[in-house]
Amino acid sequence: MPMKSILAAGAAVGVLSVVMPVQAQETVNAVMERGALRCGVNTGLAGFSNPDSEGNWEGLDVDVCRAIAAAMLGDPDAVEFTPLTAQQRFTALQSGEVDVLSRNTTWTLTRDTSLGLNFAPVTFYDGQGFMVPADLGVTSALELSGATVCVQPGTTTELNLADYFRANEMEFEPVVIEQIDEVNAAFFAGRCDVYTTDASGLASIRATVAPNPADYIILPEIISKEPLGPVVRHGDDQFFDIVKWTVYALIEAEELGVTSENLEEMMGSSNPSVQRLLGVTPGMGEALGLSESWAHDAIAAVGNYGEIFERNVGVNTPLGLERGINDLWTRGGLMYAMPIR
Ligand SMILES: N[C@@H](CCC(=O)N[C@@H](CS)C(=O)NCC(=O)O)C(=O)O
Repeated sequence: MPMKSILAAGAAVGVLSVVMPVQAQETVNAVMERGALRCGVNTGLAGFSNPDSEGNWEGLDVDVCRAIAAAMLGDPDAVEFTPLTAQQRFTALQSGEVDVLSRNTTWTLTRDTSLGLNFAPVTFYDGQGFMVPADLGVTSALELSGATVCVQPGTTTELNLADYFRANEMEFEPVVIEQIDEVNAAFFAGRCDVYTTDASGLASIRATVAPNPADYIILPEIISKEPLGPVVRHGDDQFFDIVKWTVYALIEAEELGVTSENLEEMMGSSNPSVQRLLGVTPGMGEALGLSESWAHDAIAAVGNYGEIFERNVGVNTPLGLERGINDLWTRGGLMYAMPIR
């Protein structure tokens, strides 16, 4: 087609069609047509993603999926969950089996580039730790030379473990097991001296899987940065934007004092930031290609970020985690939403 005709055709349907690749909104279109979001989650890690006794998925990562479904489709239940091991997760996302991965996945350079993925904002700042039986008599990771260490393959955990032991001139013997249930069984049966993974994972496994949590201690060393967040494939910028801004909306809601409880009252707020977030002042929804109630629906479904944190992993849950660096930036933490305007 001659350049003039391309421009004319572009002008007829809006300038964007000229510059956007054909497949640009493939994921958004698929989700909208299907009427459901396909979300890859953990196979079972209490607090993050775990089926309850009736098979309903719950947890912080699960709530992120429900928020995205609510923002896109107005329905937090319009999610098909696919449980994935660490090793299966990236192939499942790359192949299109899932639209988004919300599965305690660490944002690293190589995953963000050579795996063809994009990371949305961090939903939990974590770091790798070590758990040992109390009767091992160890109080520091620096006393672990010669230990057998249980670890899952396909994780950042494996590499950090090797780096840490090498840097400290210590030896270890890895026991590498893919299924988390089998890693847990191996560790609690004493097949390895040490369990290493993200500190949140250790807290979860100790509180919910250990036969007697008091028999196990988590050592003080945190040996890595593990920023965990949702991940999408390269190629659909609109979908990436939707996932990104849904996470920001949950964080912004907490900063603005908007909760699942006061949401309807807040629709009448005179604060312009609240009005924009909740679509009372229209524009944000249109910019994302969604309904103006996108953020309202996400918050109605799962609450703001603080509510999600406290309900799933906070001090009143079995995990008992403090907000710490996962607190809002206004309280000294790292949670900071980009401006919604
Ligand atoms: N954040 C790390 C580790 C993530 C990970 O897979 N951790 C394990 C141990 S807590 C897990 O969640 N396993 C659950 C499963 O395999 O379903 C990564 O992205 O590689």
